[in-house]
Amino acid sequence: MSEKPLVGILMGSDNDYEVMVEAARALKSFGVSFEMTVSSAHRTPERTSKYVRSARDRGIKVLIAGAGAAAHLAGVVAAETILPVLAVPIDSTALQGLDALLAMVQMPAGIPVATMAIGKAGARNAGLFAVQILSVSDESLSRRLTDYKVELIAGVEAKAKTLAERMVKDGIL
Ligand code: RP5
Repeated sequence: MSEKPLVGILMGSDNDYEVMVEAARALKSFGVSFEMTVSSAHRTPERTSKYVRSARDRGIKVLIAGAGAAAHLAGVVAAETILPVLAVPIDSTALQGLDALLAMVQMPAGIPVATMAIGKAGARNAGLFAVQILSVSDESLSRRLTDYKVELIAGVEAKAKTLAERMVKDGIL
């Protein structure tokens, strides 16, 4: 995307990409410009700090941080900025993301982080949540979100119709 990015996506490792790309896909589907890079709270604290401190001046409005294990990335990011920070716990260890979820969601009072679900659903929701935040001051994004909800409803109604037809075919109804 050539426009100035409005959303910054960070992930603790390139191994988190398969999950975090869902956030990027959600943003792309709404035409929201973003940037995405790897930065670790533990392995590259300076890189993380530098990125976050420059984000607001570069026009970033929302930050998304995905990490697994003892996932401190979102909290460290939130400590350095007044931008809203969305956290995605990644299932990259033997504890399947529960470790990251607890690390992200249990922020101390004063430094909020909006923690999503573990894994791909959480990453997609982080992207959608960022769109919702931006839509507060963007009427065209609000309209697109309304259309998106209408599409969701139509999708479920179509599935309910298919299910009813299947039950008739199977002799259940
Ligand atoms: C975290 O540790 C990363 O976010 C990743 O989910 C996990 C393991 O990282 P790698 O050892 O796979 O690079 O910092």
